[in-house]
Amino acid sequence: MDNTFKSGFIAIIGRPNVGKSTFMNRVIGQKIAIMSDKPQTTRNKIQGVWTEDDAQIVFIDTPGIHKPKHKLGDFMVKVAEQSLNEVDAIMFMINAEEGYGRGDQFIIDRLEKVDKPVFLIINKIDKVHPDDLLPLIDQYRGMYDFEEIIPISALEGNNVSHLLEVFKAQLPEGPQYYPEDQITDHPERFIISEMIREKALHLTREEIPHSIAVVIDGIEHREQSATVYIQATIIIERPSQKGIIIGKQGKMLKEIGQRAREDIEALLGTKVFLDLWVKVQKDWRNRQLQLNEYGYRD
Ligand code: GDP
Ligand code: K
Ligand code: MG
Repeated sequence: MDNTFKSGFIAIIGRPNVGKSTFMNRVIGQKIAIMSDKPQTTRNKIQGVWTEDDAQIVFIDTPGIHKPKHKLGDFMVKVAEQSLNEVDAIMFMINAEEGYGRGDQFIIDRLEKVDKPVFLIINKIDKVHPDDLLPLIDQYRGMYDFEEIIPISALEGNNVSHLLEVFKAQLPEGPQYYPEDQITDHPERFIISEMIREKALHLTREEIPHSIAVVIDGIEHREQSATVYIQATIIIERPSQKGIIIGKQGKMLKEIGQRAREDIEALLGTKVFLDLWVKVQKDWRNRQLQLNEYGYRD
């Protein structure tokens, strides 16, 4: 019997909203990267681990690569670029429905500098007619020397297991980096803050999303009541946003808290008491100190 173990790291890159986090969550089978229909939902590098008897793939969900508009944007692009040089293969994901956009050229220019196999993953095929796929494949084939081009639907699962088999065949022999029951290397703290941020993103609109950061002030396991007590602060940029986040008679904040608590309870498998606060921190996205404090560090 052949008992070699294969393992490796694969980075997922692509414009915002193409479905990177959705793919990762489907593969990992549990919600770890937050998802939303707003761009730039994912800010840090998130690892998800997929393990089988004879193989392990560690996926790195990178923040969207795009032209930075502010310091936080700079940080996000840097994280994504660094990831590319640390992995065994790269998944470049595009949205079948949107097709080619200038953002893709920005990414392809960056790919020219890396010496790793790049797989073009055409996602959201559930939204297009099969006849429209071939021209798209031809178009991209002319732009870059992709290892392979694979259409999938991360949402509905089409072709995802085939994709995993292709990756598996590509992996070098290697150790099992993580125990099989571990699905992410990210500290609970970070995942919890992301869950809270996700609810705030879903429930508010337009001007709010990119101005939000969430800081976990404390996590305390209370043995006696079998409850985890979490205190967290939602940071916003302007006083005018405070009213929106808190809502009429605190309704919005309560709703954010309730929804986030349900996700956190599912994650931790225990009862959770979530104590949410709101704080205005003017222009935090452009202040390096604040960025460090909120976890967006080099
Ligand atoms: P990311 O910014 O690349 O991480 O994108 P997300 O995973 O957050 O997904 C952005 C939006 O696209 C969400 O509303 C997803 O539900 C949706 N989405 C992702 N994959 C698919 C897919 O295969 N089909 C369809 N129809 N929608 C998808
Ligand atoms: K997104
Ligand atoms: Mg994402």
